[in-house]
Amino acid sequence: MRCRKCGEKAVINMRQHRLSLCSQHYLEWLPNQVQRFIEKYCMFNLNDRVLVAVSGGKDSLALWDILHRLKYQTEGVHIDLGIDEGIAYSDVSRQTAEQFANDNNLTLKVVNLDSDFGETIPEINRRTHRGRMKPCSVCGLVKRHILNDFAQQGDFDVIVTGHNLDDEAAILFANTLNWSLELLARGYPVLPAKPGFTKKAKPFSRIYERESAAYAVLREISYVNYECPFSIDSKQLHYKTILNEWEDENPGMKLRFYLHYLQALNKGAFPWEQDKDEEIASQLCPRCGQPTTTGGPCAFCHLFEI
Ligand code: Q46
Ligand code: ZN
Ligand code: ZN
Repeated sequence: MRCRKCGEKAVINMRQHRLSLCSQHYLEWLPNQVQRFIEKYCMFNLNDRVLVAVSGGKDSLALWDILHRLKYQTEGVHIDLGIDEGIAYSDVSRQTAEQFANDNNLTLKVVNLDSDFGETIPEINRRTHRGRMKPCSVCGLVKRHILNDFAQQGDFDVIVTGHNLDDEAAILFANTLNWSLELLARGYPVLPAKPGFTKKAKPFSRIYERESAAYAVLREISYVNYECPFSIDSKQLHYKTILNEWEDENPGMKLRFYLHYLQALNKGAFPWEQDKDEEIASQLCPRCGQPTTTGGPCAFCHLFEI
């Protein structure tokens, strides 16, 4: 297998693009792809302050590395969730994110749930759901709130996350199976800013997980290579397995599934209920000041009052 550009030994063969590349050309090709997607969807520009949500996994670290190489103004934020189910997941994730930031002279802030809010994710889950449910819905709510709050306080222009194509295709698959029209209407790789909410973007959403992993390995980025213990057996992993089997038989199928969905979105296939958004933005949480639907405490503040 030879590099299409220089004929040297290739390190990656991307069947979906019918493209094999050597290490040097792959490390140029991937940032180029990301840059094109950022521009196509007007995600942000070189004057914007970009807040990178850094988990310590390969995607967020590879994304941060690429944005830094592309000369964007980035800062990172890591949320220490306090998940320690036998493998010290959160400790290792935080240390890995900190190490990457130190090695590359980048600014990383850490929000620690335990010390800043008095409870870890498993503790909140045990208190609110008596541990009967997996903590993912609580965790998702907490992460969204903290990221937005951090971005608003710090006057960032955009929050970026490392969601890759495999993540997006699995979410799209689940939303299609359930005909969740409201979620399908919001599946854009970039969500504009609204009063009280910072713009959000996913620059990796057409990058395969395998491509992001290859980038991290070739750049010698050390990342946490195991999943959160609560993600084991999740539905999303199951959908990823199904999509991977289809992808094996039809290279490029996942990318087409996602890109054709974006085309349908752009043609207005899933109308967005703007009125609902305006209704949400008109009421503010009396505790934290973030927009909410109820006029009382927002879902995040309510969690700590139950
Ligand atoms: S939501 Fe659930 Fe993740 Fe939170 S509890 Fe772990 S698996 S980290 S993306
Ligand atoms: Zn080459
Ligand atoms: Zn609140």
